[in-house]
Amino acid sequence: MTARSFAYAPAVLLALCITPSTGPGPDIDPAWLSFDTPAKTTRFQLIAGLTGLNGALNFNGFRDGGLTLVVPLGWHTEIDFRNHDGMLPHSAEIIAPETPLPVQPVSPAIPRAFTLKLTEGLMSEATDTMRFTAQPAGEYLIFCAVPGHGAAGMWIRLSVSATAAAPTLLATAATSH
Ligand SMILES: [Cu+2]
Repeated sequence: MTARSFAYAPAVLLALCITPSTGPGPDIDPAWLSFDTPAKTTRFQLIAGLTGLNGALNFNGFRDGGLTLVVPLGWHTEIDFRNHDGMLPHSAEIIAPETPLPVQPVSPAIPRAFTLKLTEGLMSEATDTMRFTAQPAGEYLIFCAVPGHGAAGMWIRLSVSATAAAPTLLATAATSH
């Protein structure tokens, strides 16, 4: 089932203290996110280098946390990674927020939440799928672990929420972390 609802978005924003972005920004394609509420499963299409933003060091056209994937606590989560960048290899892993951002792969914050070839990256149009259970609740980064990429802005956010009723994608304020 593919669905999208904004009914609970204000509550999510309050609960997470996420700052909504203001002004025009990249579009969120609802096709990126699908979920099955009774089964508590969700799938997210994570696209490295979707646009030329930041020298293609972006996910789905967003950089520096400008997009947040919210997943309810305990849901089975599948992130389908694809490298759309015709030039550079990329990878992805779920990491804990830290300052400064790492410049190479670190241990994933959620077991199995990482792609193949974290350091070397996956070549253009290569794909990999990470499957994990969204726990524990908290704030995470979806981070490109190719050396230097994440620190240069190639990361978005994952929020594992104990209060959200369904997954959602939110445009959030891009910040240097
Ligand atoms: Cu990268």
